[in-house]
Amino acid sequence: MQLEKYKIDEANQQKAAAHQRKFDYVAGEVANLDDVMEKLAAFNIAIPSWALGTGGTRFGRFSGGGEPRSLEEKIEDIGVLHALNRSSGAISLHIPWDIPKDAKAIKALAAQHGLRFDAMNSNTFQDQSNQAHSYKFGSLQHVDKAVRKQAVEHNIEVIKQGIELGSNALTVWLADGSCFPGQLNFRKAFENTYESLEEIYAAMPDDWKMYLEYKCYEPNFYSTTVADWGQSYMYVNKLGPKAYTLVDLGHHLPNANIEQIVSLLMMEGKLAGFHFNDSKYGDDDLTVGSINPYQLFLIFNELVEGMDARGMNHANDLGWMIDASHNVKDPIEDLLQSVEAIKIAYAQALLVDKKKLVEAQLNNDAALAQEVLQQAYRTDVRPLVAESRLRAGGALDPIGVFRSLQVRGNLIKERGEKTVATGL
Ligand code: PSV
Ligand code: MN
Ligand code: MN
Repeated sequence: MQLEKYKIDEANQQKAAAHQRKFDYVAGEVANLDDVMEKLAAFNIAIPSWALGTGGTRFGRFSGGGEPRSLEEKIEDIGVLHALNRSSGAISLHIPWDIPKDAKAIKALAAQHGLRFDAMNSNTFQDQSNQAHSYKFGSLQHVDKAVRKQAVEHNIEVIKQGIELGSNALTVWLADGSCFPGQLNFRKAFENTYESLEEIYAAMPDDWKMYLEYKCYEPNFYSTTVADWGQSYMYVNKLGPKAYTLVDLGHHLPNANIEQIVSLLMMEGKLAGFHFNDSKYGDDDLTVGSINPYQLFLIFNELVEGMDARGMNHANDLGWMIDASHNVKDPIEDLLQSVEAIKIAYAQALLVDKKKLVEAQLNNDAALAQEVLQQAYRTDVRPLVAESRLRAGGALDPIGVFRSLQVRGNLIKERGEKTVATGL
C-alpha cells in the first residue's frame, strides 16, 4: 500500500489556516528560524523492522491486525510513515528476522518509498533452528570457542548482507552475561568477548562503523558482559576508530544521568548514536517522550552543544534510531508519536540561548541556567515541526490523516486480522 500525496495535501488544506496562525506566532519569537527549519528538514530517524508489529511480553501478545508478514510489507509500512512525516527515511534490519531473499529487489523497493538501510542488527541472543551450538550461556563471551566462532560468523554474515543493501553500520547488542554469582569469570568473559569483537571488526569494510550497545541487565540478571557505557567504551576504545558506543535510553539503571554520558562519549569522539525509547522502570521500550520528555530534551541539549563544538553534521554523523515495541498501540501511530517527540526535543534544543547559558555557567548562576533551558523546553515548538513536515510534503497532522484515510483498516483488508510480524 502506498499513500497518495494528493490525499495528504487535501487533509492539509483543512488544517492550513489554523496551522499558519500558530506557526506565525512561534516563528516570530525564534531568532534562528531559518537554521532551525533547515536542521529539522534534514533530520531523519531510522525505524527498526521489529517495531512494526505489536510487541509482546513473556505473559502474552495481543496482535493488532494487518501487521506486516514479510520484509516487503515492513518496508511498505515505513513508506507510509515516511509519507506522513517525511522524517522516517531509513530502516534498520534484524538478521535473521528479516533475511532479504533478493537484496537488489529489496533495495529497489525501499528506494521507491524513499528509504535507505540504516545499521544492521545481528542476533546471537536466540537459538535458530538450524544452528549447531546454543547461546544459552552466551555467544561472543562463551567458554567454548566453537560457540564464539559461530556467533562471530553470524555477525560477519550480517555485515555481508548489509553491504548488499547499502548499509554502513553493524549494531551489536549482546544478551551475554550470567544469572548467578560465580557462574562466570568476569575477566575471561570480557577477554573472550573482546577477541570475538576483534574478529568481527576486522571483517568490516573501512567505511563501516560498529555500534556496541550496552545494557545493565536482562535477560541475564546478575551480570551483563557489556553492562554500561564504561564497559562498552573499554571495548570500542581498544577495538579502534570504527567502533563506537551506542546509547539505548532504556538500558540504564533508574535515574542514570544519560545526558552526561552522552556529553562525555561525544567529547571522546566515541558516541555512535541512539536507540530512542522511554521507560518508567527498566527496558520498557515505550513510546519516545511518553514518560520523561524533559530528559529527552536535556539529551538533545547536550547533543546540539557537543555536535556544534565538534563541527559535526547533526543529521549524518550519528546514528538515530527508534527501538521501541509494546503491547497496546497501533505500531504505526506509536512510531509517528515517537518521531514527533524526537523532533520536538531536537527543535527545543536548537532554541536554547547558548550564549546566555555559557554566561550563566561562568557566573555559577544555577537559577539563570535553569531559566535558559526551561525557556526553550517550555516553548511550544510543535508548529515549527509541523511546518517542516508540510514543506517536505508530509502531513500537518500525521495521526489524524492515518486515521481519516483508514490506513490500518485497509491493511487489515489486505493482510488479514491475524497476521504476526516476524520478530520478538
Ligand atoms: C533488547 O534490549 C533490545 O531492545 C536491544 O536494545 C536491541 O537493540 C534490540 O533488542 C534488538 O536486538
Ligand atoms: Mn536497543
Ligand atoms: Mn532494549
